[in-house]
Amino acid sequence: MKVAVVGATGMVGEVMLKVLEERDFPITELLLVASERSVGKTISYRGEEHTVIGLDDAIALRPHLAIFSAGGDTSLEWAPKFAEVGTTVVDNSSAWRMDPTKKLVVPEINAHLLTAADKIIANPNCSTIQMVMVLAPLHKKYKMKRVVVSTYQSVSGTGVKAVRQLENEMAGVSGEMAYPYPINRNALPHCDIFMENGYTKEEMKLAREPQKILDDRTFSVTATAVRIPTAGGHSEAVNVEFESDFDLSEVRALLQATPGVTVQDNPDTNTYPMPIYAHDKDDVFVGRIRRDETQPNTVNMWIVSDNLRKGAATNAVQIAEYLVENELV
Ligand code: A2P
Ligand code: 11C
Repeated sequence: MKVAVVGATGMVGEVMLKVLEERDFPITELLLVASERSVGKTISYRGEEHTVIGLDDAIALRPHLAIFSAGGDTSLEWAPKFAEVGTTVVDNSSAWRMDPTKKLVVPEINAHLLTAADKIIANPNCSTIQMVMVLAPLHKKYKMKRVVVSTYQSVSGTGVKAVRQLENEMAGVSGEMAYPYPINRNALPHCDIFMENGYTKEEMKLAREPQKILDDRTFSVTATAVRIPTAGGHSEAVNVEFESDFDLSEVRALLQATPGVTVQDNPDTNTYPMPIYAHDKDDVFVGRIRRDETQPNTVNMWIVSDNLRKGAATNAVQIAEYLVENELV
């Protein structure tokens, strides 16, 4: 398989290469692609140095597969050009997610929809992926009516500039700001840009993407997305109202039996998911599972995952694996 990683020099790109290597993805030729600024730099993969190339050169080499994590504008412009030469693109940006002609895939939930005709496949937003991984089995059993989610998102979701802002503030040195305010010792109810309806774009991704992934518009999601000074790992407080009632032990058992989900839930031993525990792991962690005592058929949960792994790189690589295993590329 000739594979291009577009955005190879970025934060997600770096994790992407690590995940491809760890999972022993069948690569015969690896093309590392970034902006003109990085062309000529070298990056090591499996102990071998690879020279970064530009997008035009990568297209000329007609990779079978291109995994993009280079921002929405790059995807909008370049993914169709790759698709035109026969490359299947797995895109980590928000560019194609809500396009009705493109599939939005969390492999554990809806990879079975993929066909060889899908040339641009969208990877959902990180905070969406970890939430739907937990909601999907519960929705199947109890049917969701409404989800209320508040997120606690790490600076790594914004990118390298934000990670540096936090590090600089912690070290007491001044530097470039990724956010309009300090992030250290702070919480910003502001992830991505504000939209006309007063919500942020991140909040609207959480509202819309789950309906598309679960192929059901009968439930609704409302979100408040907050940036907090954690380095990596997103956390979410999720309140879900179902149509049918549930048994808490059955909810736990269902989640325990869900591939890719780990239940960490024992108040007696202070066991619950945390970003420092989820770091560098592929699973989505769920805990603090308890009945909402103010409303029938409603549960509260706390969901944590490494946003750069299952939230981005791992999910994209899993999509690529599904394509290869099913001879769709
Ligand atoms: P570069 O490092 O050359 O700027 P991050 O999200 O961590 O900022 O990473 C973004 C990734 O997308 C980087 O690899 C970056 O390359 C790449 N990228 C950004 N803009 C472009 C572009 N116009 N063409 C190709 N790659 C791009
Ligand atoms: C964040 N969820 O943490 C974002 C990062 O739509 O792919 C990923 C943005 C996206 O801010």
